[in-house]
Amino acid sequence: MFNREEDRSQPDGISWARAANVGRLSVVAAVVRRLMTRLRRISTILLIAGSVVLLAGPLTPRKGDAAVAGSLDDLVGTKNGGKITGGVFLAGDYHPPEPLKVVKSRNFCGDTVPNETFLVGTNGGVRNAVVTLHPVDKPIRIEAGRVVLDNRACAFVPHVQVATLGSELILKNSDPILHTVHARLGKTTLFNVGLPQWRRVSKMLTKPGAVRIDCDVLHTWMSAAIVVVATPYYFVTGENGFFTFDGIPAGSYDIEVWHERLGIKRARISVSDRAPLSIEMFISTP
Ligand SMILES: [Cu+2]
Repeated sequence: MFNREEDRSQPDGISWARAANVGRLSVVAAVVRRLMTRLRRISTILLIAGSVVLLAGPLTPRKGDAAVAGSLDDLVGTKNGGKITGGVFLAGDYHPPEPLKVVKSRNFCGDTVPNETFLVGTNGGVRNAVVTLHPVDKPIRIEAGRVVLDNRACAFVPHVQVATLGSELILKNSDPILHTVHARLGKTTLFNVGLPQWRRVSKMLTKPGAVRIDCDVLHTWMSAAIVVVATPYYFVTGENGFFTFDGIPAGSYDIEVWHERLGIKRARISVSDRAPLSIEMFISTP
């Protein structure tokens, strides 16, 4: 009862396979793992999509289905849109970066601060990857919001976050020492703000893209990113690299993964509001 289309190579170098099965996610996962092992060897970027497809008729639990992962709701998706779960994983070995050396303000900051630029969990999941969905053929409405970038214990907090286009960015400093927030989009400086502890500054994020942040008072170890997106569908992965989307209208989407060290990867997916989609994206170090 297991159907699998053969791998299909995508123009952007991402190859992916689609697995169709009613409910046997564990079987899908086992096949995905085997494929991953095989494909990882060729050091490429992979996207494996396991789609649970309902062919016809109502879904009713059957005898012997105890091993089926997830609840009935998981299998049929939500009434208001499709569900996508998955993860971003490192293809290849992980060598944790060294802590960052503090070269100034050591009395307050200490000798080193944690290096958050490349964090990978014990399961190979990539933390602080930004996953976004972009509808291929339908308009979307985004709502501007408000995000905060703090300076705390000689680091920008959070290290990576997402803001929708047009959002307000609040800059603040919880440390009793001076920091700056130097924001660049590519090579263009968007703003460069001095930030003593008492000061709060508001900026508008009016251009999409990954805004890189540095601190210009010789705090060479400090960095952060704010990914400004023109989509309401975004997720920042946690320590195990997992992501979840719910209520996604059916249709074609480009799924994009951004990571500050691993770059950008894209693939096209098809979202159904009748069946959840499971995606694992494997990214190699550049
Ligand atoms: Cu600083």
